[in-house]
Amino acid sequence: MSRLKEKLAEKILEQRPRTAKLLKEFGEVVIDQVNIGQAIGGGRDIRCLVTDISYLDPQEGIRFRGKTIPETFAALPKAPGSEYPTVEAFWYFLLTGEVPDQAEVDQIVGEFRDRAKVPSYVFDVIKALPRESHPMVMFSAAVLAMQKESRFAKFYNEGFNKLEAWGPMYEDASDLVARLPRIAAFIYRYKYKNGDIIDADPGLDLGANFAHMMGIRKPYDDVARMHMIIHSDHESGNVSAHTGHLVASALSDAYYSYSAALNGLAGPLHGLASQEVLGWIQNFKKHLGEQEPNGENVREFLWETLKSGHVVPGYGHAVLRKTDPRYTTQREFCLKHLPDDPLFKLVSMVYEVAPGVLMEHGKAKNPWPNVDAQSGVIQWHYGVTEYDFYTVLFGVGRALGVLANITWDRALGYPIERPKSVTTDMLEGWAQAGGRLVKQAVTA
Ligand code: CMX
Repeated sequence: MSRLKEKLAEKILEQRPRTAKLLKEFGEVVIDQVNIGQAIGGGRDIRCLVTDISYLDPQEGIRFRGKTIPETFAALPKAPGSEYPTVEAFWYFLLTGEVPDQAEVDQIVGEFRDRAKVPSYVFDVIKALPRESHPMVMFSAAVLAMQKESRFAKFYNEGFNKLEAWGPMYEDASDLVARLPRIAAFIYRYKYKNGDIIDADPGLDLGANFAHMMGIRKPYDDVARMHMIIHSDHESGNVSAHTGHLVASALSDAYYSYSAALNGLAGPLHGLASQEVLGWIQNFKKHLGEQEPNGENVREFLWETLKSGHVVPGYGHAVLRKTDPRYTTQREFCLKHLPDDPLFKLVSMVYEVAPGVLMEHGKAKNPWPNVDAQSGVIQWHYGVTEYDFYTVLFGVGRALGVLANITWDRALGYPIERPKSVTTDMLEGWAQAGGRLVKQAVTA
């Protein structure tokens, strides 16, 4: 057994009694209430999901296993010659909450190399789709097509044991994490580079290998590492993480679950926003014609977008109420590596103007930029200008969080998810009575 799997087994044994005690002795303790606005309004803010892998504070932003993004980067062992940790080190940290030493990281790098081989039929599935299919369709279909490899499904079919179910889920999760960069790079080269595929280099860590297979030179290996890590997890309520958790709760395996999660990520209000940001910028440039961008014409275009009924992509968030630290991390990378990039300057100009416009507009609860407002700038700078690919990049990173979570879901034996729905008549009745419990008391 690998050091990571051993450590994970230890952590699971430590954690199980905590969850069991909470459930058995404190299961009736009330931690939240639900109002009509939340029932109609997408369940916003209802505390009904449990994860220890990351937590999102509205003011501070994400913490992975208790650490902010800068703290995470500082704590983890770095890739050789790089300021950034390897994705492998981060995977260990996400799964166990502990910082691995170099020997432990090296073991995962080696393990991923063995797991990374993608069955050839997966590439055939991608090639069977029309080349103009959205790359997220190719990505999701490729993940789903691999389902026959699932060790969890095999384990289930051969006699299921709830206490051991995390093991095969971990195996599937690790296989997927190791293979997704290969699949994503294949889609990129197949779709946009005339099918000129670059084979993996087994001597490289996941981030460096992804850069290699994309055909992009340094520092794109660091871009890949940073991008995967910051996009990995954003607690459990966002559409992709929640979809993964929901589907896995039916004891669907990691392939079914992550393919479903990717379909949620492909929505314009979620991960597709990274593509939408670049689309918006291109439209803005077209709109400008010969004019140079300035604060005033950015402002006008923002208003035009809002008046046309569209959202400003890359701005706003369901939980955050400040600039997203994932935005700031990428902005700092740009200030260091590409301060004079014209697209970076334009996106920075939008950053100066958009929050004021959104505040004046008065709808968005959070007028500040999220991760997607900045990620495309870096990709564009290093030559990935095919912006409909950006959500695939998001999906390569998001896999780390979703797959770590569903491994833990099985470890802790979380049940099938099944919230309760009500009818509009019921809501109207409870509205009249001043609440469901009042109404129940009246009618009971
Ligand atoms: N531009 C214009 N209007 C916005 C807005 C934006 N960027 N963000 C929110 N609003 C509007 C909402 O559409 C909503 O309008 P209605 O009352 O007419 O329905 C109102 O403001 C209130 O919304 P909210 O409570 O502030 O935001 P939600 O929690 O409902 O939605 C989000 C959050 C991210 C979907 C929304 O801010 C948005 O659409 N942003 C633009 C798309 C985007 O960048 N998505 C990526 C988010 C990060 C990620 O998941 O990758």
